Amino acid sequence: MSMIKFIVVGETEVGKTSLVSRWVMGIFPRFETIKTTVGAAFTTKKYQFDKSVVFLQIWDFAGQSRFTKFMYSLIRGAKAGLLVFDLSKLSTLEVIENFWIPQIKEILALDLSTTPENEYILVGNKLDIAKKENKLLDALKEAEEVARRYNLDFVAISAKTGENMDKLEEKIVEKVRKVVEGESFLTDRNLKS
Ligand SMILES: Nc1nc2c(ncn2[C@@H]2O[C@H](COP(=O)(O)OP(=O)(O)OP(=O)(O)O)[C@@H](O)[C@H]2O)c(=O)[nH]1
Ligand SMILES: [Mg+2]
Repeated sequence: MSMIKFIVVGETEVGKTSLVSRWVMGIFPRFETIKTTVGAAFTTKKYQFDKSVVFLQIWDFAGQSRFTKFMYSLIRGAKAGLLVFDLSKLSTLEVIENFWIPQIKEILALDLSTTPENEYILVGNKLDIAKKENKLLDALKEAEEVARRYNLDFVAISAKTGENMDKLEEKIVEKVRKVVEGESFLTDRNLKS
């Protein structure tokens, strides 16, 4: 059994908590029940691979936590994660590039721009709104550029309608499997030496 720390970051209001709820519980939280996250929220999700059971510790960070320092210790040790922005509000993609990617570099010592194989996924949420407001084409173009620059997989989803959540989960499973395989490789090697 292994535990893997998985982080979900991005600007406030982009829909991180809604996405995690849709992913882990299969439901989009109702408007009245959802509140801005304070600090960070923690959920677990179990995945079973061939031989091993994996518990993902999902850390859903408050977008507003980027103004505090306490998140440093919580991000430390993360093995994979989602960088979430709002497809209908491109300033939130800039926050990914100008704030969260540099934080990952600093806190996790992981330079995404020079690491072709990494376990982070760029997620554009609120696909439903971007379509309705005719903002999708521009958003996809910008996002694909950022994804290319930082070697990220990119998925456009709607936590609200559930569109493309299956694709996102597929990618998440792929990344988690890679982390698990990497770790068992290390264990095997350690045992042998
Ligand atoms: N239309 C639409 N609204 C969404 C979607 N995802 C989230 N929302 C709405 O966006 C608002 C913010 O969602 P949250 O999940 O609280 O966002 P957050 O990123 O967790 O925000 P912080 O906790 O403040 O960082 C809520 O009113 C959600 O109902 C989506 O895919 N489509
Ligand atoms: Mg939240």
